[in-house]
Amino acid sequence: MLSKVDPVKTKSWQKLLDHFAEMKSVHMRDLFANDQRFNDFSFQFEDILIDCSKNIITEKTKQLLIGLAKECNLKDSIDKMFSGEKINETENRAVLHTALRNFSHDPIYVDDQDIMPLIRDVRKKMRIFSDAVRSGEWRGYTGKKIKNIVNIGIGGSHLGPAMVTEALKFYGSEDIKVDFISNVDGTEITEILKNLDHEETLFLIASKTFTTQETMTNAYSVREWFLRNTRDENTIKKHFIALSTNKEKVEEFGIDTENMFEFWDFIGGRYSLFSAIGLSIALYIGYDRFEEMMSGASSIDEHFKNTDFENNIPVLLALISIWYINFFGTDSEAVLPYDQYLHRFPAYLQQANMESNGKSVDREGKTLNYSTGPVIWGEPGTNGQHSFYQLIHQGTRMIPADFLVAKEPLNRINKHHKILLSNFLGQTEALMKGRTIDDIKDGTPYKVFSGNHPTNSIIYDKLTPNTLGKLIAIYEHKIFVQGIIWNIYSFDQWGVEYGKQLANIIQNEMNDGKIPESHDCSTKGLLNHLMG
Ligand code: G6Q
Repeated sequence: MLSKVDPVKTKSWQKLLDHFAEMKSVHMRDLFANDQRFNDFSFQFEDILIDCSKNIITEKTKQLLIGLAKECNLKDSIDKMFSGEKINETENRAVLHTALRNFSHDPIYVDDQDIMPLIRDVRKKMRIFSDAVRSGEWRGYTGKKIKNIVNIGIGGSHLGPAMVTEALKFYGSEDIKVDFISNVDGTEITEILKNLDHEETLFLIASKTFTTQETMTNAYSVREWFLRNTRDENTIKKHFIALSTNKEKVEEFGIDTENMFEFWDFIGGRYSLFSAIGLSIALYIGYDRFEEMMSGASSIDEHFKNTDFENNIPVLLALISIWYINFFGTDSEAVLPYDQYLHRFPAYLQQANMESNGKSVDREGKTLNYSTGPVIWGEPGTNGQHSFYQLIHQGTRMIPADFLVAKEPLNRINKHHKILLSNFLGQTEALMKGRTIDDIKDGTPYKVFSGNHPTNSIIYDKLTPNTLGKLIAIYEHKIFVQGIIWNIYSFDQWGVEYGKQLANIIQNEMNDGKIPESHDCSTKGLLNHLMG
């Protein structure tokens, strides 16, 4: 069981409150009078440099935050997660996405069963299958090679693979195109199917439960479309694959369990991209590269598990973010990749973070009196600069931001990368320093920039599968650390479950054509309008 420490009642929290009283009027410009700051607050892990010096922190802030993590038993919680304890207590499940990328020979037990052989079997099956499709050994029912992969899934069964296949497009097959159908809005399915030759298309039905309304509706509509073309149920086995934990439902849909890639309830949806849910990735970039991504994530897992908090990247990023959320009172964080390949990274992190830490009840079941997960948002730089950066620079809110960029571009064209890098550096420096009225020739107050806006600069040598795996794991563990300190359960999602129930109830009412009095007058009015 995870310990249940109320962070606000720790000694460190009180000390942080006192420290905040000293720090709230400090400007980073003054902190940078110390030339050692970059050395003191930047961390290199293999090919990734993380500079946290442009934050309103001192060595004392760091030590107090580490004290908070210790008082909240972070180390013990990390060990519990890695060893397979059922730390997702509200669902009575272990949390073992780290086991998916574990290549050691050590066993990991869940309910007295070593789960590593299960994981290895699925890895092997994914390798064989993706090799067969990519080489053309696996063909459609008319003998044509597979040219289109369509992943049908939503939430955790969509956002990870969608983000990664975009991020690693540079390494993707030129002969295979990947599409995603997630929305139940018939427009998405219509637009995607329009351009597909059913004889060359493989559909991956990605659903942990195989009961999610949107995914199953899309899957059945695609199946109908496919059978309208082939008029033969036997053709399904060459074109439909299931990625799921639910054998029964997969069979009910008509997919042979031989064509099912399994995962388990100890893998949370939003943490599942390294499981069978990542099959679209393996098909697109090849299984070896998929494993390179896993090994990147695995190296961060080892770092997270074994490094003291002083130098532990996910821990420090989590603590700095807590400093702003709980002491400065910030409520959002921006993720700003200066890397077009990472254009879906903010959307992916939005789910990972907000579904995990968007909680307001603690591990004792008590309503919280402090803030938890922030709103996560962002767009690639430099596009954001011509849009919402104005508010970050001169608005009334403090919005801590992570800036990400590659040292070496994957596509070098003229001076583009130098321009991208100079924008990255120009923005982070301006956000830190600001511009005072004395710096402005005509003395107009509208041109004043307060500065003191915190940023982390994350610079990787080059965007490779391995690097991407590291970035993913850094953020996953950052989320974990925050959940532990906030004393919440990060691995359930009752909000999502509730949404699933509500939609089903109203759908039944719409089918019956009767609107119960129990609805509020707005919902009744809208239902009448829609059904009239
Ligand atoms: C993720 C959530 C949620 C889930 C989707 C899809 O952690 O649980 O986003 O992934 O609701 O669920 P299925 O994979 O079961 O269709």
